[in-house]
Amino acid sequence: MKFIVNNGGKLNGNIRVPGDKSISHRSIMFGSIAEGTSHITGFLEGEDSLNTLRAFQAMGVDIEGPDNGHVVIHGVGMNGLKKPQQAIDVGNSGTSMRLLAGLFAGQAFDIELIGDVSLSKRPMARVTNPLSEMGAKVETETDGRPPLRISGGQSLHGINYDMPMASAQVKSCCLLAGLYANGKTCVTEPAPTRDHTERMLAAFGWPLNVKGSTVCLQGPAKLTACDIDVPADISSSAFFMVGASIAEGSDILLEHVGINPTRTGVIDILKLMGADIELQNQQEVGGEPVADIRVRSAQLKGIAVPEALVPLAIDEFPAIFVAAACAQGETVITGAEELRVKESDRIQVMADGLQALGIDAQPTSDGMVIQGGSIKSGKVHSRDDHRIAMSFAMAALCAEGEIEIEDCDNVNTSFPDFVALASKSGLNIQLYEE
Ligand code: SPQ
Repeated sequence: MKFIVNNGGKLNGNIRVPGDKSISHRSIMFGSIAEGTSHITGFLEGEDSLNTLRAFQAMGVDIEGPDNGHVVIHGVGMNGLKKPQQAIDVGNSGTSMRLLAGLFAGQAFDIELIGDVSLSKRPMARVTNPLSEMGAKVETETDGRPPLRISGGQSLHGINYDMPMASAQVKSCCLLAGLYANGKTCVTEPAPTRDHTERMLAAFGWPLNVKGSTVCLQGPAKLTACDIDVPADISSSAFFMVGASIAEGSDILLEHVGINPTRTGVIDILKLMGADIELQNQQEVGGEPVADIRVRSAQLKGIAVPEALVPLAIDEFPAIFVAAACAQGETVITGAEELRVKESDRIQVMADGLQALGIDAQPTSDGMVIQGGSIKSGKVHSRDDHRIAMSFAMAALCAEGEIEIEDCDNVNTSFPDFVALASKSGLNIQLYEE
């Protein structure tokens, strides 16, 4: 599929974007290995979280739904999963593969994890290294790429792991294996990353100990079912935050968005650029802070993005690059080398696309230098990356002509109703079969 987005327009109205992808994955994982029945509301019915859901169904968990975001999970307990009949295919989802690797390391049966072409290129040694230290047996392709073949029946033990990179997936993988390990598993992170695993484990009755940058849990664990209200995804909201900021006359309210402080880097960065963003109706829902986010158009200015904010906005950089292209002056992003190992190389693919649209965007090893300017009409390639496709769609709001975006099928992994919701809000977007 491809998007053709006519230039101009503005974003208005009240919208609720789909459920948080990170929280949706974790709700299925913990609900499945808990004892009792968990009700999930606001679940993201995107391909990534559905792949996690199907994985547990394939291991014998009775899961009803999703029905309009409602999922009922009849948990089987820590040791109740059954060997699936074939390899577990998690499609495009790095979160599924890396978190499940930790959970599968503690099972009694052998299991294979496979993914699509993009996921098969992503690095997995970052999770197989600590898992091996814990006593797991995991085989990968030669250079640490998927598939992962995990041997069952291993006895795991807790470790103290100093993560070499800021990654919530690596941290969560170790903690999930730690649920099955004897003794204490501690993970220390070089910078704060999203803490949904920690918050949700506490909700499922297995609190962790957090001291500074180290999080520890005691194994073996036992989880008790609970109900989870999944807030709207701040990463999906980010496209609308940028779109409303760059399109004159915009005024949009994004409802019930998760504003966990480990995810709000995008708000801080856009505010530093001069964005007009207001949090309303702040409350805590099921251990996660949420708010309605009002965004009005504003003249953005280029900044040097503080490196401390990078891990807190890691998935929002494709959208932030578009904001920088529409801002006055230079924006410099450093310390973001992790962007090179996402669904695509998000530094290179965004720089290629921005250059194709007439913007001076220079990729660096760990970021980009962007001179704000006027976005021309043109054709860009999303390289099968959902966040690239949606970011370039928003760029049309401040472009001089139409933008054509190729390879947009993967938008369904995280934001199934993007085209309908974006058009309803005022984006002139059309979807075509390629
Ligand atoms: O699941 P996947 O494909 O890795 O998704 C991405 C995304 O943009 O949707 C990354 F490409 O989000 C990751 C995020 O970048 C989701 C995530 C999580 O739920 O724990 C953590 C981040 O990854 P990492 O590598 O920094 O731990």
